[in-house]
Amino acid sequence: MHITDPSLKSVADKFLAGERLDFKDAMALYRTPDLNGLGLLAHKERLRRHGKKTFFIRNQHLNYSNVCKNRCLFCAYARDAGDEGAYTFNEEDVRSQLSANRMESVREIHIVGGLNPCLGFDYFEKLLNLVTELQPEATIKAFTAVEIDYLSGITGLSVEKVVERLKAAGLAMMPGGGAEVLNDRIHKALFPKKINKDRWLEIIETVHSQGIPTNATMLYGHIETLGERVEHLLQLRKLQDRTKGFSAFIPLAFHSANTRLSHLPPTAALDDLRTIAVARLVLDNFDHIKAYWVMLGEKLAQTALYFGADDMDGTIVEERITHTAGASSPKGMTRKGLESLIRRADLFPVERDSFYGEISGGSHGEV
Ligand code: V47
Ligand code: SF4
Repeated sequence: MHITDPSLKSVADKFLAGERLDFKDAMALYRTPDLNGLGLLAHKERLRRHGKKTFFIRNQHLNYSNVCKNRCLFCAYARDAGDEGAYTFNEEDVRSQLSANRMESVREIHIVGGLNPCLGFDYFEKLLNLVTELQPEATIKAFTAVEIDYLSGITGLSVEKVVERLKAAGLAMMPGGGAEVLNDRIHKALFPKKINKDRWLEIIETVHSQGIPTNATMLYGHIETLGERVEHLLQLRKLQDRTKGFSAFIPLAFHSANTRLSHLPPTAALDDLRTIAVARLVLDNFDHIKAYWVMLGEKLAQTALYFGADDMDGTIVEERITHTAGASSPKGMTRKGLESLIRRADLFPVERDSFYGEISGGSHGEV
């Protein structure tokens, strides 16, 4: 491996000797001018873990309501009740979303929405029951720690009890949203009404302890510093040491259109790649790093597969959150389209279920 930057070389030696990277090491990775060297190191680690396998899932997103009382500054999706464009799915809407929008059968339904004060706990239980009835073969991956906290607040039930009841209604996994950047300064500046880092970590720990795996995300490319990104990763790694409940880490590139931060430019491709690579090397206890093609765009997501990512998420069918904030990627992709994207990157597509069980495969490592 050809590494030109001496500070990267010393971190690479440490990593390759099996030592855990610390804050200083992670900052050296972020700051190195040798992006190729960083990518090679992250790709080596990706190949060690997964060979040329690149995971994807046939999934569908269901965003049940965009009414949200939090109104985070980075969000283009949320509305106040009664605003133009505000919506909340009723039973008929869910039925039609899960049938009309389906280009092909799905294995996972990814359900998240805003904190809509008009919805009681029964709405959420009914929603999960309905999705189970309509798509019995699909895994329900639903709600973030933010929604769990909200449901606990409106019912007076403990987080444990909320999760227990949602589990009984069909919840099997949770996505990684709502973490944003686990940092009090950014919380205060960008999402003061949403739960803070301590509560996010506490809820996720409880969820993991109840046998529900989750993902973890990081929303980057706004006002955060590189140090704050690294702190975010280290907090996730620390929790993962305790719970082993995280499945994948997904960096989310901030899209500013139609938000109150619309003056901010899009993330640079090189920063997107660096962020994937640093995550692959620092999160040594995470099996999977996702290149979320919706936010990165298809071509950069392909490139990210050579910077540490091993998963491309899924077919998605009608993504709303990033598209209201200006994403120019398609709103969904067919299974064939995703497979072709991975093959054209000279890698091996492997369809997975929500828990990374392999659905299709073959001679792994072959293209
Ligand atoms: O928490 C909101 C982010 C998240 C914007 O777990 C924005 O498999 C960019 O968590 N620009 C929700 N991002 C999406 C999410 C997710 C997506 C895909 C897969 C998984 C998974 C989880 O979207 C929010 C927030 O961090 N977000 N607004 C924006 N303008
Ligand atoms: Fe609401 Fe989530 Fe948007 Fe924040 S990011 S305003 S919590 S929908």
